[in-house]
Amino acid sequence: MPKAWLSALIAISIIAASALLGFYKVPLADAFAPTENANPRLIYWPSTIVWRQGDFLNIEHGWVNAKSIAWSPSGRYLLIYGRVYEPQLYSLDTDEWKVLIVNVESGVLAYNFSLDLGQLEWENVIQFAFSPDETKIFYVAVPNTEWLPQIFSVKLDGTDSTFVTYMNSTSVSSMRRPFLIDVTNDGFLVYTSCETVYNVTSGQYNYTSYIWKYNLITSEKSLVLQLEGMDKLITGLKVSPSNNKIAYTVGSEVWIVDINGAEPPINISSASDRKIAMFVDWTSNETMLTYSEINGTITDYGISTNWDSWHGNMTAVNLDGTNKHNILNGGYGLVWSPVKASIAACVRFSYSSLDGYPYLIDFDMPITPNPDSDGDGISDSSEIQNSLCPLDPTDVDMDYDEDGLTNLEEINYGTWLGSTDFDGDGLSDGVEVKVFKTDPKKADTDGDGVSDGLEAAATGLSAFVSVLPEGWIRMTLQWSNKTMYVSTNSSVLGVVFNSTSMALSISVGGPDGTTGIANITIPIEMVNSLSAVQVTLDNQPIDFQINQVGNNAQIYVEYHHSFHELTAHLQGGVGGADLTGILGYWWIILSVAIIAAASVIALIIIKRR
Ligand SMILES: [Ca+2]
Ligand SMILES: [Ca+2]
Ligand SMILES: [Ca+2]
Ligand SMILES: [Ca+2]
Repeated sequence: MPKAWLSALIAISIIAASALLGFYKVPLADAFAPTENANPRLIYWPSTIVWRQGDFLNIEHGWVNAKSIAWSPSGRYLLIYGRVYEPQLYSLDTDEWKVLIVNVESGVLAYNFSLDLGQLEWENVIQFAFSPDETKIFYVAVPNTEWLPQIFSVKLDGTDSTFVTYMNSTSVSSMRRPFLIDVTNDGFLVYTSCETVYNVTSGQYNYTSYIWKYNLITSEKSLVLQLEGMDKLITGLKVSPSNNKIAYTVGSEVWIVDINGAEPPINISSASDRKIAMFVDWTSNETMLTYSEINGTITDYGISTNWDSWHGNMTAVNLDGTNKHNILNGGYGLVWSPVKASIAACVRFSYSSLDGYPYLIDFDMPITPNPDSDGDGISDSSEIQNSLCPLDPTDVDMDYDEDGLTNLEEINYGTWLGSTDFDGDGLSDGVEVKVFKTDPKKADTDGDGVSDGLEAAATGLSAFVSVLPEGWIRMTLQWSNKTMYVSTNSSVLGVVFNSTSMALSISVGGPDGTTGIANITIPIEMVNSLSAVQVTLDNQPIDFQINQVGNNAQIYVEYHHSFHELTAHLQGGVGGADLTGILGYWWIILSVAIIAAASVIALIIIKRR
């Protein structure tokens, strides 16, 4: 075997081995929780849908642009509100503002419905709260028919939307966003209402902001807090886990107040200059507050911020104001699990845009910079960029465009998983990579002015490679009206057919410790005598089977994907007794490359002389 070919094979093997090792590292049925490779871990993502219309391949991937996340009191559910694009087969795709309720145990989407928030649909700061018995959620809407913010409840399945109360305290002022709500576990709704009033004497606006406590049984409402001042817009609100305090942010400041307003509020922390404190929450052990620091200022119309440059710093601080420190960047809206102290959910900014992705994060573990939520070896960002589903560990192994490269291989080679011939040179991506070893991204790999397709045609070999649904690779190789077939459960790293020496070489690899199988079908006239055939591994004989089926010889060989170099020689027609005609001299070389952690190449060579 030429040295250049061997080094190319080693290089490809190393690439494929690292991918394969990652691929097999995480079991598919991993529990719905952050893991070593996925911390944070995506909470929800719609499936990608692939279908054909004649020759046209449709690959439609969904996305989520999350705005708000809330836990149910028992920690059983996570609610995600945001814009969700879900491709549908045989019906119209949906692109709606939705409530997604995910079961935290299983990761299964338990409820999924659209919710009419009226004028608050596009709101960047929005809050939802579960009822204590987890049968309903509370939300704020500003119906298009009536310009006043109102609190509604709705069942978890999206039915029975019911008006609860108006948020405003007076009817003459201008209500300002955000409209914040929370629920105590003893049945009180806690919410803000912030109004601007223009002061004729001073010529300036002034905020009057309130925190109200509303009894869900008796509908009685009591005032917890009232604030007056130019920047006294309440931007964050959360009831403490023990239900006796409220944390709130106003302008750039973080405060705690007794839930009955009996004690004066306590200032805990302040955001940096020209930043607003928002999205406050309590850790479940009630020892710390976390909040986001967002670029912006308070104006008479509410929060003035460039939503495109949030760069939210998520900050933690002890309740006495000490130990203030940054805990996470690149997202906002951190909400802590009510049952597990180290777990939180947050909206993370996406990799290519300012969309927000819903993530679960475990602060007891190292944070993975580029998480792989489904553990398939491809990062979420790469899956999303390539139209795959970052929560489907099986899609990397599929071959959407049926060109012989799996979706994973297309990502690694930089081709596109929806196009069979990326460089348009007449050879499909799979045939370029696995048969002719040409560059699937260059029409003329060696730069001699003759395209890869024309050069391949000149060798007289034509090939078709496909990935079977169960992951096996099948190759059809045609040379001089002879058709050979190879199918294997290994990854095929290369096929070389040398028409001068009449040698066919196939290199394959697979994860360490697994068994590889190759079936090779060759026209019977290319094999001399079945009984004289030998196969060796590491230059030692290995068991194999060979049978004549019709006009073909079928070779079956099993091998272990391991660190060892395996070489097999198949020598048929001892003495040349059966040699006939022009097919008298054959070398059929089958090389099986075995990859493992060490990426050692192994060869099975089948020869006939
Ligand atoms: Ca992945
Ligand atoms: Ca493909
Ligand atoms: Ca091509
Ligand atoms: Ca090419």
